[in-house]
This record gives sequence, structure tokens and C-alpha cells, in this order.
Amino acid sequence: MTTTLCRTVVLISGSGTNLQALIDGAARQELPIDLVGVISNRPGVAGIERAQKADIPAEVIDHTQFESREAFDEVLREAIQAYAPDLVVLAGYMRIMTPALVGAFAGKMLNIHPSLLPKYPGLHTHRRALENQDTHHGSSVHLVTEELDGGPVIAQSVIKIDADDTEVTLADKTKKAEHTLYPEVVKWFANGQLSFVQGTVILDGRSLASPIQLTEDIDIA
Ligand code: NHR
Ligand code: GAR
Repeated sequence: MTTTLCRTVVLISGSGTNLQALIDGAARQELPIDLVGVISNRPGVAGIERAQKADIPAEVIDHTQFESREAFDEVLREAIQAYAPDLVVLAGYMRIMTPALVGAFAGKMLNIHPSLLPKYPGLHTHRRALENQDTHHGSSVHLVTEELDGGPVIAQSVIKIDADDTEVTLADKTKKAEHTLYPEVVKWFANGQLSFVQGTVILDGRSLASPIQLTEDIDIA
């Protein structure tokens, strides 16, 4: 039997632990993806080394070298398109994207955002969850649309906030759960189980009324 692997480009800005989870899943043949390229907007990040170690072409396109967001995104779009991807995965990618860039990969760009969307779009999500004395926190994998962190949510990992959690411990726990969540959703996409119709998520032919929730070791009241 021949299987076609889903050509996947990963965009990063930092440590790349979510990228590593995808590299490991692909290496174990649990994910039907071919990681064809990694692009970072920041030079010198650990995620670039992870890609190189796994023999994945990796490049840096430093946004600080561009005059405008539009000019940067134009070059980024061309770089992504050069890999002819079936899927573009944002994994700790920290630059807001212009509509032109998002539009070029409509329906095939995913992001993992460290909050239980629609709660806390944008930045400093762990701090905001603590400040609000939330009992639970987590991450959401969503389709990227023009609206920042506003695309349809496919699945979420839910974790419990403990009384002694700090921004650091909470970010750590959240990330750990992401390493199960993101490969799972990427697998659904790569298998052709996922599609999007007018802002709704279709998984295995059924429209999702609410995001799939992956919970680890927690009892949700
Ligand atoms: N772009 C679009 N159009 N839509 C989305 O849903 C996007 C996106 C780009 C990135 C990731 C997102 C997150 O998961 C993401 C989703 C960066 C910022 C931000 O404010 C906000 C949300 C996300 C990523 N970035 C600052 C900026 O000026 C820079 C911050 C920095 O460099 O540290 O781009 O949270
Ligand atoms: C992850 O927790 C991800 O949810 C978050 O950054 C971390 C990246 O970690 N994303 C954002 O905050 C996007 N604005 P990683 O580089 O180790 O995968």
C-alpha cells in the first residue's frame, strides 16, 4: 500500500517543543506527515536546531529586517509556498499575520494558542488566567483566519490550576499537554478527517458543536 504523506511546514519563533512533538510523532510513524520545512522569524532559537538535527530544511526570516508587516509577510508567504505544503502549522509563532498571508493558506493553517479560547486571545494568557483565579486553563488548536485567535477551535487540552501555580509552572504544564494535543489534531488533518465549512469544524463527517476536549488526570466539575 502506498500512502501520501501530508507535506507540512512548521512556523516557529522560539524553543520549538511543539515542533519536537511533531518530529517525534512522525519519526514513530504515528503521524502521516512529511515535515518539509521549518521557518523561524527569530534567529538563534532552539527550534531551528531541533529541525536541523532531524534533517528538516530550516530557515530564518528575521522580521526586524523588513520595513513593514506586509513586506515581511510577502517574503514569508513565498518561502512557505516554495515547499508546496498541504498544511502549515504555527507552533509558538509570535507574529500576527496579514490577511494576504492567511488567505494564501486558507483552510490549511493551524495554530496552537495557550488558552481555552474564546477566553484570552492575544498575549500573556497564563498571567490572565491566574489573575482571574480560573480553576482550569489549557490550550486550543484552531484554524487560522484573519481574526487573531478567532478561527474555529478544533480541540483543547484542559489542565487544572493549582493554588501554588505561577506563570512559569502554569506555562510549563500547559505546554506539556500541548505535546499530546497538537500531534493528535495534526494527525486528523493529515488523515483527511478534518474539514471546515463556513466557520464550523467537520471531524469524521460530523459538524462539531463544541471543541473536542482532551483532559489529563483531572476531574472537571
Ligand atoms: N495571525 C492571524 N491572522 N490569525 C491568527 O489567529 C494568528 C495569527 C498570527 C499568530 C498565534 C497567536 C497566539 O497563539 C497567531 C494567530 C502573536 C501575537 C502578537 O501579539 C498574538 C497572538 C498570536 C501570536 N504578536 C506581536 C505582533 O506584533 C509580537 C509579539 C512578540 O513578538 O513577542 O505581531 O497567541
Ligand atoms: C506554546 O505554549 C504555544 O501555545 C505558545 O507558545 C508556546 C511555544 O512553545 N504560543 C503562543 O503564545 C502564540 N502566541 P514551543 O516553542 O516550545 O513550542
